[in-house]
Amino acid sequence: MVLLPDEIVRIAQDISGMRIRGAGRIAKAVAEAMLIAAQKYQGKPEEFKPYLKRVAELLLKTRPTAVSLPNAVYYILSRTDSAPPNEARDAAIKASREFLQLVEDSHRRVVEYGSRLIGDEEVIFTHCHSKAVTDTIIKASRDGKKLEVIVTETRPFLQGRITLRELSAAGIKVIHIPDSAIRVFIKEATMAFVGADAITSDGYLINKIGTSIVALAAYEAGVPFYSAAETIKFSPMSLMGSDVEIEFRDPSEITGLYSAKIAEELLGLKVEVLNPVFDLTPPNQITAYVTDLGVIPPQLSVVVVRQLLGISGIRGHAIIHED
Ligand code: RI2
Repeated sequence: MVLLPDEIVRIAQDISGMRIRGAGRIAKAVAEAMLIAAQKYQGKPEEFKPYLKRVAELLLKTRPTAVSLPNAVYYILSRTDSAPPNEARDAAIKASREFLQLVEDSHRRVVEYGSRLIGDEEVIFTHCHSKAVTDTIIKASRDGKKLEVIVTETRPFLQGRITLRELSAAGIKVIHIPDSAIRVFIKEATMAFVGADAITSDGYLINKIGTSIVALAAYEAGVPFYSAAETIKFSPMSLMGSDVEIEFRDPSEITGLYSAKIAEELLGLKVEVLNPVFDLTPPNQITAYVTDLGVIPPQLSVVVVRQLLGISGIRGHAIIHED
């Protein structure tokens, strides 16, 4: 059996260890890994497809929630699988490059549409770190809009600090708050804008834990709530009734935030520490998704999934873009 290149194993470890994170970045890293795996392959042509499937399986196991990950894998696998054995490697290389281009193009469009949505003066409430959101805010600010951003800490992994750093470096005023202050500060905002890890065909948003609290508070306060969601984040499997799995990470991410003494005390008490990292926001609390196809109401998610992603291929859940 042909061994998988070290680089692929490293990328997989970086994704599961959150050194590579964010749904868009994860999709890109996965397509890059498949590309490297194909380029480095030196075995027999007829053994290429099973080899690429082993690469795919390794990558699929890294994180379960961000749908852009399986969408990237199946986009490449389905195109490789339909090629004859002696053309499979070239097909994988071509499909990986196409997918990387797709990630880049859709990100650029989301940033363009999202920045148009932002008014001349806004106080934007955000949660966690989404590259689609920060790049959109930075573009709107460069376009001359007067913006202030309120960002949560986003416990336990504290991705809020990445948002804080990126926006401050771009000269945007940022206010940093604890997650427990969401309802207090949402009233100061003119819009809420978060990222997306997965969107179901019935319009539910799966995003960083705490997002549903932001949405609920925004709904109560009458603040519009948007999510930046490239179409590669929509879940074709949800159309067939599959739930998106919510990832539970190691409890040490939570206990690690305490002093050693408190952590020891907690562990001594043998309490169960649970660390779910995503939650579900219902479509009625979402004003719109900012996608690469434009700004769409959550009720149109089914159209995005059905018409643009389509369903076919390996194990019935590859995505196919009809050009
Ligand atoms: P972009 C992140 O998850 C956040 O939940 C964020 O909203 C989402 O990915 C999308 O990020 P994590 O990887 O693709 O930090 O917009 O668990 O960067």
